[in-house]
Amino acid sequence: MPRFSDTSLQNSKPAVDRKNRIKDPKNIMRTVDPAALEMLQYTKENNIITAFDRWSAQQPQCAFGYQGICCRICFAGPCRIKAEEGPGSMGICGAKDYTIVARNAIRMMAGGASAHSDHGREIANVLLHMAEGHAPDYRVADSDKLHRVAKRIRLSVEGKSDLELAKEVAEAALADFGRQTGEPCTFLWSTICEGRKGKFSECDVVPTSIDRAVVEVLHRTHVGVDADPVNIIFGGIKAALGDYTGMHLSTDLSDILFGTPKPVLSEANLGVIDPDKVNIIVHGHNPILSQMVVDTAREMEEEAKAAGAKGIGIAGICCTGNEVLSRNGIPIATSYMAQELAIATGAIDVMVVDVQCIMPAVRNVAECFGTKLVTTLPISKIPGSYHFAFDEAKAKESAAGVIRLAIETFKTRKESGRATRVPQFKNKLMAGFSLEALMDLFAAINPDNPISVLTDAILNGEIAGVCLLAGCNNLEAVYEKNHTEIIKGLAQNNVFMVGTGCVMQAAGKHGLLNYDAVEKYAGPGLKAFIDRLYEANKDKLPDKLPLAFHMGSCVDNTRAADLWTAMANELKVDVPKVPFVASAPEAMSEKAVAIGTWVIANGIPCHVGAMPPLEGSNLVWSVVTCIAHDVFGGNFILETDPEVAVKKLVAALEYRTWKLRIHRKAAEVYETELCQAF
Ligand code: XCC
Ligand code: SF4
Repeated sequence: MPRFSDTSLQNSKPAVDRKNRIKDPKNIMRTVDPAALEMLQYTKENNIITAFDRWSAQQPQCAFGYQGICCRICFAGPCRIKAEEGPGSMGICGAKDYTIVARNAIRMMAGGASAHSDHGREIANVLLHMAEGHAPDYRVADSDKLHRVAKRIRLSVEGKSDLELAKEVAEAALADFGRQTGEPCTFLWSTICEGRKGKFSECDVVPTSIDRAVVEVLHRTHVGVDADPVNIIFGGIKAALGDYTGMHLSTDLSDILFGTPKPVLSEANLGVIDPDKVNIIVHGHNPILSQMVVDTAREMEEEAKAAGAKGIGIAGICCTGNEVLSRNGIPIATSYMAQELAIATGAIDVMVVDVQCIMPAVRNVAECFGTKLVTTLPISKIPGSYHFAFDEAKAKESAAGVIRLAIETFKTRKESGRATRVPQFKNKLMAGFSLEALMDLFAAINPDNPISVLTDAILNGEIAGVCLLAGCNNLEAVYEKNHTEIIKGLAQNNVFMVGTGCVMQAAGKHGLLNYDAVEKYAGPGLKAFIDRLYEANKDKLPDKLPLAFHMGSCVDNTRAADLWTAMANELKVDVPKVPFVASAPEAMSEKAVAIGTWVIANGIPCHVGAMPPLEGSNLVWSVVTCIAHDVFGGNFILETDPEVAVKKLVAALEYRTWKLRIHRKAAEVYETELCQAF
């Protein structure tokens, strides 16, 4: 019985307690990325302040905030829980630790749901305006996907043109934001399995509209409304399922507009920057602009060459980078925590940003190095930067404006004769594994039932299960150390890995998204499985397959949810029985909190490797780490030690596989339905 082979793993507490968690806080060289280390040495010598210095300056961080027991919801506060008993054990209004921790947590979920789904709303609007003829530079890039999505959400497709259908799909997506009646959100209900529909209805956590679910969180957490931590958390789960809805429609509609990713080769880390090119960094999240920049740059190569450049070099940071990597093979410069370090190379002419994860500090560094920082969207401006209002009606023109600014800046850079320093580190990678691309690989082995290739490999013990890797960077962990160690550890244990976001950028930078990594780190079962997939797909793949499969940006995490749903349907069980886990080794953002919450509500254990502000309430802690498992079948595994985290994740997978095999045996022997009880 694998779950009980190591009883210490049953303890929901992390291996290292709060007081001993942060090691060496005054050392700013907190990374295992050689390019970042080289740049940090340089910024240190030149008194350029970066996130690494600011993190160090913030230590020790406020213990009340860190544990989630500081309340600022009304300005009778701030209130902090200072004692176990007596008046200091509550806020002025009488809110206890569990109310305060739960309220803070679900406000983070609502923040994440807002960010993801507002991004989705933008894409839906572009699709609608394109279909109505008001956004002429966009088109339906993937008509098959448009038809698949339309059928899935039960639109009739007969006799309709792509544009007519695109309009209806966009309208259905937009309806998910503001429905006033009681039906569930379409992009949630059309993508989950029957078991989850029953569970979500039974627990009353089904969002009928994304906006409403977010507003409800803000309402119930207003001073003097909801004080019951479990009720509060269930409200948060509803918003998190709104987050799922917004993410799913965002991915669907992005694929329709820009194409569904296919395996593509590229490179990652600062070494991808060539100082002799006009260099543009696309940073943020929304592909609406970055995709236009990529397409338009191709047409402007000659202009760049006329200015004395070798060409136009585009590289990505954060998830905008993941979007254009997945669809166009645009290289990754670096991930969230090193965004300032990319500018400090001195070789970036323009950094163009849209929304989310853009540190305001990039502007200061940009000023030191003559880099032009360009903001593009009305809700995301940074003092001192250039604002080029992005106009979807003239998308190409908007993109061309940004590229022209980069060409001008390149000229000034070259004329000034300023030195650049680009650390010579980069690694080859393969990305572009949309669910469709992954299913294609499986279909080469079993065209009639592709997903069974994966589930059979688990049932016969070749691989241990699947892990979704997601999330950010957080200097509580050493930058990219948790990411890389967890990937290597899971590989050794034969776990098949898919991933998104900054963790996949770390994987790419550290050479974990190519075949060399399979040879170095994969256990024998995982290696055999990846080799078998490659052999069957040889003639259509650009290279051998990687150790982990890059599924896209953070908004694309629902691609992984579709994978576990397909596995659940194939295995004829509900999701909590599928050998599937998730890990956010260096999570940081509110979006990560929202994702983690819908992951566990879907019945998937989810590891988080940087501590979210929950430790201030034992009650809330036990709800998210234990009771969630009883109710939804998924739970948080809050563990900051990467080695212990790997053990806990593998144990969770082994337990599920073990149980699944027993239930299948029993069902065979007694000729009964597969037992649904947990
Ligand atoms: Fe941002 Fe998406 Fe986190 Fe990276 S992983 S730091 S959210 S860019 Ni999503
Ligand atoms: Fe304090 Fe209550 Fe106001 Fe929070 S809501 S700041 S606990 S009085």
